[in-house]
Amino acid sequence: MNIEVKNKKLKAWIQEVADMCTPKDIYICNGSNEEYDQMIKLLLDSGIAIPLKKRKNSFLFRSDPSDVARVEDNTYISTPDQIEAGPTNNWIAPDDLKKTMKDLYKGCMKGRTMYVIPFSMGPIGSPIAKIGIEISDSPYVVVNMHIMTRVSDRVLELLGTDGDFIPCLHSIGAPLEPGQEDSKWPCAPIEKKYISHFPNENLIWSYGSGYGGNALLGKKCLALRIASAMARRESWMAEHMLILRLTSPEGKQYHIAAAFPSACGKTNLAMMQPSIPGWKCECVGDDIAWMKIGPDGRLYAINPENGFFGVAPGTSYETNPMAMDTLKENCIFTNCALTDEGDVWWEGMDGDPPKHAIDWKGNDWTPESDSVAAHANARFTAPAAQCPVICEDWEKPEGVPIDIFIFGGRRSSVVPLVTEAYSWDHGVFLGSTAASETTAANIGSVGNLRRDPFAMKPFCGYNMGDYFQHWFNMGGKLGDKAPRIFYVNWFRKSEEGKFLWPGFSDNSRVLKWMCERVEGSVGAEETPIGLIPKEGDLDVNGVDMPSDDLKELLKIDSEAWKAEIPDIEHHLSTFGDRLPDKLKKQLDEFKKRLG
Ligand code: OXD
Ligand code: MN
Repeated sequence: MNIEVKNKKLKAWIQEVADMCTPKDIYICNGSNEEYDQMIKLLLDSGIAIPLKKRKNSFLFRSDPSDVARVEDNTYISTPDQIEAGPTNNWIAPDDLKKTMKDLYKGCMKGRTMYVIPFSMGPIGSPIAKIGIEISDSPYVVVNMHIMTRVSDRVLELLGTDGDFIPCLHSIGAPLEPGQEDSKWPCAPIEKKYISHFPNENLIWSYGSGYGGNALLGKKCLALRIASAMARRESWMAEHMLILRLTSPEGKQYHIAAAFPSACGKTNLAMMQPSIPGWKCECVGDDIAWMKIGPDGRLYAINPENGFFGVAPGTSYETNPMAMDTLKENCIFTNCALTDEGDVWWEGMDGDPPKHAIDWKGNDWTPESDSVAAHANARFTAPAAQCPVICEDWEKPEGVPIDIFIFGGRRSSVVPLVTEAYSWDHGVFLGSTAASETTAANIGSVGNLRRDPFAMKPFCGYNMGDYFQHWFNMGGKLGDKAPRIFYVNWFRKSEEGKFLWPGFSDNSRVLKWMCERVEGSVGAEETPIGLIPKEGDLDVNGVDMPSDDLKELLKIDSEAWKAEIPDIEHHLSTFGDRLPDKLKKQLDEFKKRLG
């Protein structure tokens, strides 16, 4: 061990894990740049990291083809009673799960270094921040955690001898026997992967995967699953939301938090540059919001993360120029293609595809190849501070006051471009019945419609019926200071299968309408599903689109909505007696409005 650990709980936990996992040595991380460089050197020397000639201090990694996304089927919320985990989570009783996992953990770090990573989610020392310690046998995890969280020896200082932290145990599950050649991306087979959460103990155990949210435990595991359970107990909110600041030409600031499922454009919206003159947009966060009621009764949000772990394919100067500029240096790329010039490439990047590249599996690739060059869930890991439009207040310990909540998803039909909820309770109904076509962010089929309430289905660390009630309770506490709630769908298609809305920077037009609704400066039309812009109120000046398309985008087809009712009813019925009465009431009112 390179330094002496003073915190009693941490000292005991390190010993316990070392005894169980039997690593060859233990290294306590300090978060310094030198440490990052040393770690990268180690990864370069072993041929795991590929340096990119075209991007300063940036590296490409290729995962094992079996380990490319979050594994929701192997993710558990382990509470003493199954009902506390609820119908949206996989469940195994804590004692059984711990027994199975302890057997797997036994000797699992043989031949490897055990890294102890002290990190803070949120600015170090902020009253909203939480301290986690990840133990991992993956140097790839260490370098990614350096970017995605605040890894620092100051965290250990802050803990002192008796401070508390959230233990996050991770192993790739690939012990190395003496003389055995290591693979480039060691991991365990799918049936041995476990991403386990014990919310009653604030504890995370992950085994068998080295990828993204399965392994960088500060993100989905701590900042969403464990934090959502803590937030319910402590009356705050941990949400799968981007946070942005929109400033009007008059200089008025609006803060917007938006929940969309994985790979539905949160990063693009968070960094969007408005196409409407005079409006300015700045990014506070692209994936997670922690929100608490402030002394003035309003809801304040912080981004607990320190970086972006974004989906690379589809990111371009056209779709997200600010992300492209964020990626110029000091980044990690995973499962992107490698060009002959020594740069990364992915489908959807600007310009022509390279004539030749090495694909994410390490094979030769040309535009004629049958397969994609970059995996659909290829990712970039980038420091948030490098984003050219990062908001100057993004690290403000008390956060920014939220004016507007947006929910949404990817729906090629039925759901209009934008709807405003009639009330907070109606907004909770919209959030709890949100649905989206599935993407490659999870292992599983792509393009099926699934109900993804509040974009939290994979991330809620307790019974989602209780989560809905928590939203109602927060609304009660916020009263008339509660953010206004809207629902959007950028992805509606024409009968010919073309997207009807240009999206990206033109989404600012929809946000502008929301701000005008908050100000009370525009009206809205009542429809069975909510309030929609009156003709002429949505600023489409300069957008090159047929007026019929706009009509189609805002069309409410009552018959199509009626046809959704059985699925909505079925979805809500899965929460049994945990379904809040207020949601039943909202459903009844919705049915009445549909007639
Ligand atoms: C993510 C996800 O990585 O939601 O943010 O899958
Ligand atoms: Mn996400």
